[in-house]
Amino acid sequence: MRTFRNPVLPGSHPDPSICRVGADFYLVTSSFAYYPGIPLFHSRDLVHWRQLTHVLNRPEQLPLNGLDVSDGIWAPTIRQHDGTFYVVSTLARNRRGSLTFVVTADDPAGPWSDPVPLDADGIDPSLFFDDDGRCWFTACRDANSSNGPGELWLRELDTDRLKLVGPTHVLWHGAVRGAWVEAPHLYKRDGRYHLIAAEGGTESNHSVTAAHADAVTGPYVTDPRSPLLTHRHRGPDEPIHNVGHADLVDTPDGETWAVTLGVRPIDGTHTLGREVFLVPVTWTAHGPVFAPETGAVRLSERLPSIASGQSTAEPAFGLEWNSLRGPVDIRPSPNGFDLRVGPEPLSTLGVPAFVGRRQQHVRCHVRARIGFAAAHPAEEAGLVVFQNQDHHVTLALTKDTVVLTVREAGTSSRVATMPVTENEVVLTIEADEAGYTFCHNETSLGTIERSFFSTERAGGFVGVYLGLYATSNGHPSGSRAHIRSFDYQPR
Ligand code: 6LW
Repeated sequence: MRTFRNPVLPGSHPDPSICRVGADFYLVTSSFAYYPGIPLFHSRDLVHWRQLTHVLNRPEQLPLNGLDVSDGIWAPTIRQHDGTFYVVSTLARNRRGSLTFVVTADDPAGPWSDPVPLDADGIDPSLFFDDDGRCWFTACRDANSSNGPGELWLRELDTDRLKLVGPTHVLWHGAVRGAWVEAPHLYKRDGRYHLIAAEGGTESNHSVTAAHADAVTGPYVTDPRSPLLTHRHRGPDEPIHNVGHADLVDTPDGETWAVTLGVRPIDGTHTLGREVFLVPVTWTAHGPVFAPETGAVRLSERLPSIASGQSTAEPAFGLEWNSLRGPVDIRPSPNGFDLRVGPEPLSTLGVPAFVGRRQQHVRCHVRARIGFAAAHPAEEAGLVVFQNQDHHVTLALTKDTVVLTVREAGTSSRVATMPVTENEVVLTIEADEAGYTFCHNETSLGTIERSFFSTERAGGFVGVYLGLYATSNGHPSGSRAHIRSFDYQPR
């Protein structure tokens, strides 16, 4: 049997949503307070994905300033109908939905429209186009009854005016209860409406549950097989945990596959964030059956019948780079890039002079050659392993030292310094299951244990980013850090 390796999108890519147009699959994921927002990927075989663009790549589409890294853009859904692509998503603040919106495009590579706000409570919006062309919007919110804590609701979307119209229908309160029912998606199969959702929270009790109805507005009947997919009952030797938040797609030759999020803990903690896993699905009279042969998400899975095993995807060009909450001043210069020093430290909720990419492999190596002449003792530039604004480690060149600094619980602690005389240094990070080792010109300044960067320790919804930064820590500055090279290699 020919197989592929899961996850198909490693690194922090939570809440996947997928759609197909002809032979082309498109997938979007959450992006939180990273800028640009909502990475959009393309594939022809479901296994190999290439990033096409970001859906939100203009600052006016994306007001992220002041937000915690795990707030911001949550759980987008992508659909296509009659030549128009739609993405619905929510801007979260203080871990709650604050604005749900829709954006549209004729071409998934963009340009995408400015967000059109929808009059919708809650989070995890989705769209379903029925056979008659009507479009139905679903989302989850706090329950308005004692059936709670959460409920899934539905309203029609007028796609000409991009407005929710008609009555609100409360569809379902979930199968498992106790925790919010979220991540709804609707599908129609043999005349019946199938609703899937995530329950149990996005951590170890995560799961996919289902209900069905004969009319799109309900009443919905719980699928008694729920949860249809979960790893909540699997022991610590299971390599994949926290499985849930799925979306389904049919291939041109009639298979169905699910994309779902999951994590890969080591000794109980995970650092790479919630990743995208591909799971086979079959349909029976009862509804979808996830992973019919094993009931589980697996690291090695049989290839979709449309896939050859060979990648036709070309590497994306530079789209893996993000900043925090807004664009930063980084520009090409002779032999590299210049990153303009910013006043914001990495610990604030503003836009620090930071650019980074997801860590996608537990074992990896980062090497950067950085030229920097600090004009003030408060100025620093270097590498960062970034989990969130209050949980990161920097290896920086200052006026006359290289400094290793750990940020946690509101405090920055210098754990090692090394004098330097030159203005250009090679900084490296070696990461593996045990920890992250920080070196200057091949000499170690120290190792920080891997679990420090884990979601279990730091909280929140994101995985680790590896990046470059330059700050004057509040002082006026005209300095620039010269990035001669930055190299990320899996090991
Ligand atoms: C996502 C929701 C969730 O919108 O986390 O815990 C949110 N559940 O489904 C952010 O990924």
